[in-house]
Amino acid sequence: MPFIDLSSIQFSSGPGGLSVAHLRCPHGSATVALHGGHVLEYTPKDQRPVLWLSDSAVFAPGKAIRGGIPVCWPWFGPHPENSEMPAHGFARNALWEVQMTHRTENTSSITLGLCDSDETRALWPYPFELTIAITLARSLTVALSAKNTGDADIVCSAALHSYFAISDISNIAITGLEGTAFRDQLDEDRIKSEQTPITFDREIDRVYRDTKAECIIDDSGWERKLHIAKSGSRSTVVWNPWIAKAARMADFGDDEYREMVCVETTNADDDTVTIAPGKTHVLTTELSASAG
Ligand code: TA6
Repeated sequence: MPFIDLSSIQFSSGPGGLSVAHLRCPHGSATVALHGGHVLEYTPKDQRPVLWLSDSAVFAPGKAIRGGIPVCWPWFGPHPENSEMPAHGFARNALWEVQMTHRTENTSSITLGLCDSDETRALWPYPFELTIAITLARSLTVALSAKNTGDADIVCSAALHSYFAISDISNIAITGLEGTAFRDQLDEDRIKSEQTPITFDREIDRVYRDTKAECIIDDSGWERKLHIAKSGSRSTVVWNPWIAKAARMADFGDDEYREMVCVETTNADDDTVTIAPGKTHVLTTELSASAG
């Protein structure tokens, strides 16, 4: 067990008694739950929080937290073969362990790890080592590394399923995906594209394909732009549940659809990744905010 320098990061008992790590640096703050390897909060200095967390979120072992950055792995969405399996894989419901903490004058970072167990093998019969490295600096970088520790290829889909805080759903437009083909999960999976920035007047649930683009959430209400850059990903999911789906989710306030939007860095659809024995795939999202 490597020596873990905990002096650079404070830990506390967070919501629901979950252990949380508090990252601080001159550029802002972040809070990370060991449960799910889950970033709960990211707030740049002198800014509003970037990430959204439901007031109805449940903080309990085995339950995904509604908001922040859920880690969806080793599958995105419903299980490819077995609808009995938990949606979005098991990583977001599991307890991760602290592998490393590090603090410099201008950064604060933590790495958490999760590896296969009887519980995971019951759901997905392959050995693996997952780490999530979260670095707070002038931006927040979240890197999910999946190592195949077995002797056969593994095939995974994944998402860093980020929920962003916005002034109101009527005030935002998302740029970066204009002209990009997307699978419309709400219209029989038809493949479509739009030439204009994404705006919202209904539920939207889209898997944008073959894109490495940085996305920007332009929020005229708070006069800020949220930047979502990525690597290790050729697909991006955009989701807002709108009224009916919001009302169906117990851990989501009926009106909370107005204050959030998901722009997710993913390996989804034909962007599913095959990891050879001994190899590692890294999925990274980098979040920042600017005035404007
Ligand atoms: O990423 C969009 C999505 O797949 C939506 O279809 C919706 O189900 C959302 O994820 C949330 O899923 P969850 O299992 O966290 O309720």
